[in-house]
Amino acid sequence: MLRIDVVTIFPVLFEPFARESMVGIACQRGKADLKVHDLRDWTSDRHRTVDDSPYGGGPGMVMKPEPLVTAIEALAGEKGPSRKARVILLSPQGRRLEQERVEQLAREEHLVLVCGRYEGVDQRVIDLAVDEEISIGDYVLCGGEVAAMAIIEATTRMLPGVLGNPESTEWESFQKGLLEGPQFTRPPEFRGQGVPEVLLSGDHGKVASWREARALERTKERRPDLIRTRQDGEGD
Ligand code: JF5
Repeated sequence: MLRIDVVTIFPVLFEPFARESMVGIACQRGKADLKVHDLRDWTSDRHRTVDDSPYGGGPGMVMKPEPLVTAIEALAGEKGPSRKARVILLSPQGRRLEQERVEQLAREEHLVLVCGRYEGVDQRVIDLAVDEEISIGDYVLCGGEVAAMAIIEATTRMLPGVLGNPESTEWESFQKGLLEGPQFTRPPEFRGQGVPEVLLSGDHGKVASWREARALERTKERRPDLIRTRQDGEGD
């Protein structure tokens, strides 16, 4: 069971996501437990303030430390070796997320995902309460919520018994580091376009080697970096 807590100022954004998606199925099946928390629940002023202007001046607002650190410590305990949870801040300053890290995160018992907004969070929150910053890519969002959903979806689908079809994750690990080749379903002809003969042949061996060849070809063309990075030089 992977426990995930999210801290956000927009908890409603997660409602349909938690209810309708594969993530909802993972929770129903008892494989994951997703809880979304409103950061403002940890404010103590009348206006439930979560941000303030930056010291030194400049545009925009910064997330103030008190509500965030209170929330994180309530959910994860104090930072240090006895903390059981992994506290992750989604931010463009983080290390770029890749599938290997996703698989490690899926094996954690408890993740606390902290969604930043505005121009960023007070550095002391990161130093005192966050274990790791993760980016989902080199672009800037308005807040960490969409990035948190990406992590939730990527990790929960790796949990045993979530995808229902274990071969699809096995296939993935067999093909690890390669892009998927082209896929086809019925009808056999669509707007004058057919389907590669081999896929209709019923020869599973031929189908498998055709798929491998197409996956490799596509990867070389679109993501040559993946080929150079691939461990143990399988394929070529
Ligand atoms: C965020 C302040 C966090 O923009 C991102 C992001 C991009 N890649 N991964 C995460 O996070 C939202 C915006 C402003 C802190």
